[in-house]
Amino acid sequence: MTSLSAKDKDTVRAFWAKVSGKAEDIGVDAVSRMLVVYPQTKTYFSHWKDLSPTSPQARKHGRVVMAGVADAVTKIDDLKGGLLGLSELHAFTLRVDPANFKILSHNILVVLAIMFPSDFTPEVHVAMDKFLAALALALSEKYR
Ligand code: HNI
Repeated sequence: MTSLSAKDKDTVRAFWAKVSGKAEDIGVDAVSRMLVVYPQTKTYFSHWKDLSPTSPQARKHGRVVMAGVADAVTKIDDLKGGLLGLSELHAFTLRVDPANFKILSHNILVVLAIMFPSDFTPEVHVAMDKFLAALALALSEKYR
């Protein structure tokens, strides 16, 4: 994986500052799309009352995930160290297959492109793609 340059990090921070007010909407749409487009991801949420993408639990999970992404932006210089606890939770307690981190990252990118078409320049696209890949890698850290 290509690591984030100082310029990429600045781009991520600046873009995030612009869009973070909409974090909840981004997360809700990204999680909803993940459940619809990649239905294998539903296995982790079988304890929800309602697995439809518009359910209150799906919405809540969208908020929770984006709070995690917001936290990761503040830890962009040490994602592995900063996200160890969250990695441990996903690896040992939730047992989420790390392949799913890439799937959610993809859905987040798609939603960012839809919601912020003029801000989502190729430069922002590549910086956010690298950031989400680094985040997925950091979340996978405790798996081995
Ligand atoms: Ni994830 C809980 C962050 C990807 C399944 N997840 C959390 C929590 C955060 C979080 C924060 C709440 C932790 C706590 O309670 O202390 N998850 C993230 C982030 C990503 C991610 C930042 C990637 C960008 N999680 C995924 C993926 C799946 C997933 C891809 C499965 C497809 N996560 C879960 C499940 C929970 C969870 C399951 C428990 C919540 C619940 O409702 O059961």
